[in-house]
Amino acid sequence: MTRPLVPPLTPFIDALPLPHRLIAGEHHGSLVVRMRMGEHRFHRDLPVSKIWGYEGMVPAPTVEAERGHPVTVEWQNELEGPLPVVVTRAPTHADARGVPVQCVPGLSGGTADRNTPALTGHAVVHLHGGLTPAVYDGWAENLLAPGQAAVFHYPMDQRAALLWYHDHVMGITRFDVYAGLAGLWIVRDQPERELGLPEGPPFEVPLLIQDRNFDIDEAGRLSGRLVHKTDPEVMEAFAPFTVVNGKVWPELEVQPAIYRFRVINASNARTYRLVLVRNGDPELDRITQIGTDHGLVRTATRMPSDGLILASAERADLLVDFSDLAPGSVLTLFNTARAPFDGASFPATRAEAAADLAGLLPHPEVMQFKVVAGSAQRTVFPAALATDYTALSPEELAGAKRRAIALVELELEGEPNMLTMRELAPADDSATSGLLTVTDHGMTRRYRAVAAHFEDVTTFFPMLGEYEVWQLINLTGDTHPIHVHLDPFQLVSRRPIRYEIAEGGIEDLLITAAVTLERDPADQLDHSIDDNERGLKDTVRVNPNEVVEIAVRFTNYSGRYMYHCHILEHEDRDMMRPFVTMPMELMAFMA
Ligand SMILES: [Cu+2]
Repeated sequence: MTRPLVPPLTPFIDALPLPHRLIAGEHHGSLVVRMRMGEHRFHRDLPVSKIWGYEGMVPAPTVEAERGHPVTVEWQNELEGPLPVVVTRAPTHADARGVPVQCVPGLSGGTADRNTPALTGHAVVHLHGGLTPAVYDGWAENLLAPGQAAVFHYPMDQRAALLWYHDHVMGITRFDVYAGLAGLWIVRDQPERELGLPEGPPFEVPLLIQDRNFDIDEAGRLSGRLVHKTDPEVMEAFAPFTVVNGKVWPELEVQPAIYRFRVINASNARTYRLVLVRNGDPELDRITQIGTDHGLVRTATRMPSDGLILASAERADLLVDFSDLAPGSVLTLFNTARAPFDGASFPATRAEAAADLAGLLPHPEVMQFKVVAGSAQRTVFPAALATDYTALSPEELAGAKRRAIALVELELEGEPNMLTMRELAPADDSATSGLLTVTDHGMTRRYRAVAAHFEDVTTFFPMLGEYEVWQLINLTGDTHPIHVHLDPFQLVSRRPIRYEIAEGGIEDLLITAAVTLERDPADQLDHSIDDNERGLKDTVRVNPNEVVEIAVRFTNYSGRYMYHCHILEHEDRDMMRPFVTMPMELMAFMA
């Protein structure tokens, strides 16, 4: 079935909303943010939806902070239950017409989950990308019930970047974030300001991209009620409506000028590959990427030829040049990424025709830009941007502690496969079975799994100040955006692998698999590192048939943190593990 579906809502009608700004300096660095039930209209032609939001808003207010000026937030949980989202698993993957149920609104024959209405609003806030002491990092089990509050201190001793804050409750992050608990947090600093980049409206515009679905009433009309729908084959919710800053398929009027877009994929699971199209042709050359997850890159980069890929939680700081365009010019942003995303390419030239029901992408539209009259502004920004970091050399990492993590898929009877992680440790010679081997240039390392579940014993104790290399080995068919809390990391390598998993070879702590660092002949991916990934990252895509190595150095804060897949449906179902950062002097006293 390839015929596109008619959008059930008119695209490009609503103006792009700009999130409310909460400038910390105007409040002496002391903020109060209440989590509240709210009402929000996602589209002109939709009834209002009930949401849970920070200050009752979708998206939340954007906090703007200055490096070196700590911010204190009193997070007050005033949520009122029940969860304002209907959660369902449809009984079939596709409906009677053969259309995958996740491509359409409504429950598709599913019954509303019975446990989620009992969720009364437990919450915990994580500042994603924040260099935050452990007690304020939002540990997934340290919950605030409605009526409770906590004061978190954010040192803001970190470079300018687009961070975001969102809920992180153990087991239900996917519902709390889907209900609306997400917002942006911009850190600014003097080195960035000296580049003269747009700051604030109208030329700096945040774009918070999410996918959402809605229920339908008895007459078949969209009711506005948020729906989180999965199906027997796909455990992630991929919703058909793309929402930017809280509106479905919005439109932004732009002057003939250079705009700075602070873009984040804040979806539960969907990966986007963004292509800007005018008159049917991609115009990716209008876009320059100047920053990534943890702020400015060293030099501005062009878009990858297929478009800009952003998996859940990845950010991009973009300059888009509209300065040569006449009033009335229209540009449309499309998404060409199939779901679940597996890294497969799609030519930018075909972006307008990217609708793909089998790929759970019924409506590739994201938003539209319409050029209006204004004084043409042609500022030239410097190509040299960040000077405060350099790419790590093999020599610098030669003595680094190495860790290995396998991303694995557990087959379950009558349920979608479960995606989790296994922490690996070198196996001694006596071990003969349940081993994962990694062969690189004829040398084989043997590993055994030492941790499978979040609550298993902690095995990662990184020393503060020391570089470590973490090797992420993907033995699944999907791309996983792996997020490490606390300090940023750099990508060291992305390399193709072929692997064989023994029959029934994925058990809790027994993995029988052989990985070889060479290309599988059937593998189509190029496994390269995009230029825009050569910055300071906190979330990295690990594609199928791939090993990614990251180098991370934890700096100031000791304590218990988490790393996990940022597909929230994976994170909630155990694709998350703890690590404990330690000062070197204490290591001698660890039992
Ligand atoms: Cu995942």
